[in-house]
Amino acid sequence: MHLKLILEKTAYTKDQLQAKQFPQIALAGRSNVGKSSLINRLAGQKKLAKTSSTPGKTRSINFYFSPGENFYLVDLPGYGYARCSQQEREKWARLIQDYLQENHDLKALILLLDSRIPPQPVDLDLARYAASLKVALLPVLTKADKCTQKQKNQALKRVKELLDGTRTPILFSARTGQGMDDLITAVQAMLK
Ligand SMILES: Nc1nc2c(ncn2[C@@H]2O[C@H](COP(=O)(O)OP(=O)(O)O)[C@@H](O)[C@H]2O)c(=O)[nH]1
Ligand SMILES: [Mg+2]
Repeated sequence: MHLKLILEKTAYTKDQLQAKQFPQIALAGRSNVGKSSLINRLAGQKKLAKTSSTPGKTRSINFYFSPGENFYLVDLPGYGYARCSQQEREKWARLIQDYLQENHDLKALILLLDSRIPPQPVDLDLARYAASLKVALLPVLTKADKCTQKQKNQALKRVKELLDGTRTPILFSARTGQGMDDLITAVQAMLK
């Protein structure tokens, strides 16, 4: 199962964020967590979203339209890159806030977490912020192919404890496609 996705718009500032005619589901996570790889895997296209091993540069919000499901998958800029300046961090936080606040089209936020690393304070801040806005949260644990079964179980347990009250976390691998069908099913459910 794939999700056809078309990059429709890239926004860098608040005034480039307009209301859309269709519901939206946003994707967020620390840079390098595997967000672009997940989008490419979902779409079945290798180069739809740029992937890189040198993180930290994208500061835009990318709107991908799904003509099959009639919604936007919205790629938020990756955060928490260690070498980025305080000023850049603030810019990131502002753009994310501008996007999330009073966005009535937003149905859910998919929070990507590296399955090998415990959720970081910045992840928990974003989760709390989404909760304060009453936006549903779906945790997705990335790079599951790099984990042993024991690590996977630990990651699931940790996320359930830390992000209480969110949807059941999904273990995902862009490399093997693990979790693809679960993710698409969850997206369809959140759009209802
Ligand atoms: N083994 C493995 N590596 C992955 C996976 N997803 C992403 N990566 C690698 O992690 C790095 C960052 O991925 P990218 O998608 O650019 O992350 P982004 O910064 O969150 O968009 C790249 O080197 C990817 O090849 C995965 O599921 N499994
Ligand atoms: Mg990326």
